[in-house]
Amino acid sequence: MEFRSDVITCSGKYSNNQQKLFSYGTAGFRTKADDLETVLFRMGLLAALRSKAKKAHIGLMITASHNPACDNGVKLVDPYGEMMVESWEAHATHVANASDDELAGVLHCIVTEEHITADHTAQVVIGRDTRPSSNTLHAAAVSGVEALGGKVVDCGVVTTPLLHYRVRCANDPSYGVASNEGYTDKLVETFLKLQSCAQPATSCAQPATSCYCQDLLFDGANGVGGLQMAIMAPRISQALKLTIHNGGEGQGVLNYRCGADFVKVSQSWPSGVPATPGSRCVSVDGDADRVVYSYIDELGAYHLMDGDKIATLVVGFLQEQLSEAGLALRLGLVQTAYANGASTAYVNDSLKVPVGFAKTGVKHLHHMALSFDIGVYFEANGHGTVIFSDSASAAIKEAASTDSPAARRLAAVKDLINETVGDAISDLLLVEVILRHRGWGMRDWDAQYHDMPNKLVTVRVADRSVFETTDAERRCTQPAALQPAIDDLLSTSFLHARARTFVRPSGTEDLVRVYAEAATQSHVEELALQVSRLVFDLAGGVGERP
Ligand code: 16G
Ligand code: ZN
Repeated sequence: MEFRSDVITCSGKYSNNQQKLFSYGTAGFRTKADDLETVLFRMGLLAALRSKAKKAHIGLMITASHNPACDNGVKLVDPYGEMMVESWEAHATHVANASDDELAGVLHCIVTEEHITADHTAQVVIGRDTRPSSNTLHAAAVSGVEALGGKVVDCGVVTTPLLHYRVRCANDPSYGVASNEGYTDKLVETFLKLQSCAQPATSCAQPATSCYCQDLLFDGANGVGGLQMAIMAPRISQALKLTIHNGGEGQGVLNYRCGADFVKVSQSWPSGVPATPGSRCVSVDGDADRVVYSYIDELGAYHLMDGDKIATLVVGFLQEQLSEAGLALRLGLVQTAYANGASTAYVNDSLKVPVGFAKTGVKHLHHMALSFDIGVYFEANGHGTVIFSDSASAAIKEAASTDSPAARRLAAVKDLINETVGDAISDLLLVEVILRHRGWGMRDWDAQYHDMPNKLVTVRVADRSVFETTDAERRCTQPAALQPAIDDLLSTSFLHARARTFVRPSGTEDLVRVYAEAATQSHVEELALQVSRLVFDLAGGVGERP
């Protein structure tokens, strides 16, 4: 294949004039939007090559998720709607960082290494979020695809999970209709089917807390989730009465003091949503691939229901349905080091369902979940889904063709779930199905287990790349002196045995994260502080010592 320099720079329109180095991390490239135009053009080129290599549709999503409105980002999606394979991440980094003169050589190397031939026309499915910068970046990505003779399937402004769904359907029509409406119809119809078979919602004095209530406040983070929900809410109103807040379009600033990330990190109610005792709220992030719930009890106290609470609810429900349907399928949960220890203990000890631990980042969890017949994976931050193996899907389908209501419910749940990636909207509909099925209010759900007090803090260091971890990031191997010092700290008398802490370098920001969990809030504060100081002292802390 030929790569003429005027073609691969769009006659100089997309030149690499930057000193900045980009790295394709857990969520693709993510940084200030102003720095990304050439990167997006080049990701258009790379997506076209990936499409030729796979002879399939490839996805390209423009978003910076829960990050501030001034940021943006891009990630590529593989044919079955999964994150792009890790071996191509290095290609992405090389392509993004090459000088204009080097670029043709870098592209040639990829073509040779990946045995790409010119005979397949590239097809790239492109989506973007609501950020103001997404339009310009979209134009750059389209130009990149077209520069290599590729075709673009433009999904417009969509949630990240919808883009993943579109890629999957483009390559595997049996998964669903490959259009934005196809996705909406699939979720709406399956949700209504499931709810129409459920117990009627009863009315009681304190609906949100002590029995199932159809009223739900929706916090859209002022992003694309609000737009998608505005389309769906009227169509499901007979089963779920959603009131949309932070719906974007002039209602407030994207991700600012609202949305799933804000709610999870600050453990507080989102601004822009009326806070009345007895109300419950679901928050999604800026691109609607994360979801967390919150409620305010009758006494006015705030409660967070994070990804761990959602995971345990889903695992408990699936386990019960499998047993009712008489299906002996291997169900498992995948968590990360951030999962609250109480949630892990609940799933292991009470539900007797195996729990695996993966490194942070969806691709790691997804990969491990594939080892179960039915793999549930969730990060505490609210990103997660359920995946069914082919044999599990076939067994459920067969059982559903008999008279088993539980098997039919499982089959419908499989349709409701977005197996390609965590999907805030599909996940929240599943949560509602389960709560309604059980007749549970928020307090019933919350009572499954009690979270251990925990805290997440960050430390700035001169070079976060000196950090290395093992055991699904639960132990730090470099800097070498750090883990022994942490172990010493954990063995001191001020902590109870259940205390836990770990240190890991962020994959998306230039800092190191410290997580601490202990029996009391004061122990957590002390542990987080002591570990932050160790990190600062042993790994070249920058700025003020914690
Ligand atoms: C990205 C990941 C998310 C992870 C987060 C960790 C995907 C699609 N997203 O947002 O799963 O929790 O990074 O960020 O993989 P950190 O490395 O900065 O802590
Ligand atoms: Zn997101």
